[in-house]
Amino acid sequence: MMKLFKLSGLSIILLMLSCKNEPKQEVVSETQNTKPNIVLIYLDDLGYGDLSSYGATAFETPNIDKLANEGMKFTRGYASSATCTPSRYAILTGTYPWKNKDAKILPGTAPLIIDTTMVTLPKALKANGYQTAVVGKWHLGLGMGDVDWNQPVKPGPNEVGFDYSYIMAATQDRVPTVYLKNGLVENLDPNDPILVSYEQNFEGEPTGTDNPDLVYMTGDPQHSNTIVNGVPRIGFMKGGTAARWSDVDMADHFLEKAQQYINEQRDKDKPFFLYYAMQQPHVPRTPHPRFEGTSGMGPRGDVIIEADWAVGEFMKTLEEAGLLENTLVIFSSDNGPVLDDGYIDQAIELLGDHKPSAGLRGGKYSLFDAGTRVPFITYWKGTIQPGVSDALVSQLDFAASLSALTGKETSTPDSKNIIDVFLGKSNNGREDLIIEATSRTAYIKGDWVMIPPYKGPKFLQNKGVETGTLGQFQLYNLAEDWSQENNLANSNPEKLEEMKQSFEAIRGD
Ligand code: NG6
Ligand code: CA
Repeated sequence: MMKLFKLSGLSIILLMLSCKNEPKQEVVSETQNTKPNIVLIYLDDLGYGDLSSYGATAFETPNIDKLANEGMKFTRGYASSATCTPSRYAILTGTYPWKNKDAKILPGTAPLIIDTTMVTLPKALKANGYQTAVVGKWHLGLGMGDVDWNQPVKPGPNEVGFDYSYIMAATQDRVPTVYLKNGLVENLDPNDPILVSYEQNFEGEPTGTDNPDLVYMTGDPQHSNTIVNGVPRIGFMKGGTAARWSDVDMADHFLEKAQQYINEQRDKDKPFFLYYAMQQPHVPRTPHPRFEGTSGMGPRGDVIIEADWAVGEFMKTLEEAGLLENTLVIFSSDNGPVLDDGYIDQAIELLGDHKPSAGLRGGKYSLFDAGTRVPFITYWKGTIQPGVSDALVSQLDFAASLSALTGKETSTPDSKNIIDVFLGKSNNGREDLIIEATSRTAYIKGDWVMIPPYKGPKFLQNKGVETGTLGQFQLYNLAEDWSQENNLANSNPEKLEEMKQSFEAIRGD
């Protein structure tokens, strides 16, 4: 009986005709069959302008463009934050990240910041009958503090709703530089235990600071601790030699794990949810040699080409498994672009006229639009009609929308069910949204954005990014002012007041 769930709609109808005596069971079969698989492909630091389908002309991203051109391309899709951890927290919990003081960029040793009793997107999908998996970057903390990397590391993804996890703990530039499968470090040799610290080096271990001759990619002072594969990292690590990842193979490695998962699931009875969290184009940008030089823009461009290739390969796997018409694919990024994020890799020098933010103001870390407005695509062959939508949509809404699509809608504090918008059936997106950047928040309502005054720098010198902080209220009309040049706070006090009040009503402070 269970096998029938994978049959086509036609087979199910035939089956129903031939088994008239068991109506109840057949209804269940049909419902199961209509539940799509869901894949969330999530890039790291990919800017709004970093795809040819979003205006890039310096290079081509044909595979991701195919999703954009044959699916819904959103022009006002937002990550919840201008950095990684809070954006990912928002996706998985349906909760604004500024409500959790720990939802900020985490070291590799941070404890898990999602309470294991919390409702999460993968848990909601599991309750609706799904198998769930995460492959790629995690960066939401692991364990309960003081992790022993030589033992099962818990709690982690498997304790917040993922049946299968194959992850890197934090970021590619942070230790530990190892993969964990279902909480266990891959290729761990008990005779070469892993030690990790973010406070001090282990005696005799080379670092970027002390041994610049061992480094092939120079880092800033923060990225000058333990050297792995010639790349100095944030944090110190000793041991685990056999378990250390190969940076240039990371894209292939995660792709292989994602493909393996699809091929294992294809003949199973349950639909699946795969969160495929790629590492590109976050630093250190380490394209596989076969992608070196492909963009003419140095490693940052090359890894975007590499990521596009991986998306193409992944989509081929879905197609070959016969799942394309039964899988909703969502593509987005966790925050906006940055050129210099701690390593000297010619991202600025070789940029040419490419505009990673498509002329939006700011970038990663910024409250200006480029910090959180990101490529945002939904693709479902045969179900989503190709189109472009300017509806306001947020990654925060995946929890309510995807659970509603697949059965019981889950209730989380801030996620809204806008599944019809994601499926291109409606243009009624969110009315408003709070965005976050390094613990500061701003408010978007319709075409308007209001940024409250904050203390602190206007410009991050080392990143070349405007923070969005100006020390006074800012009000912009994004429909008329793409790059946020005209602050209307003084000329439109009524709108400013309205925005302040709505913002405070949500923030509750
Ligand atoms: C910062 C790192 C940066 C990057 C970021 C996390 C500096 C000096 N260093 O602390 O290189 O790793 O954390 O990026 O800014 S994120 O996309 O995971 O949020
Ligand atoms: Ca990121």
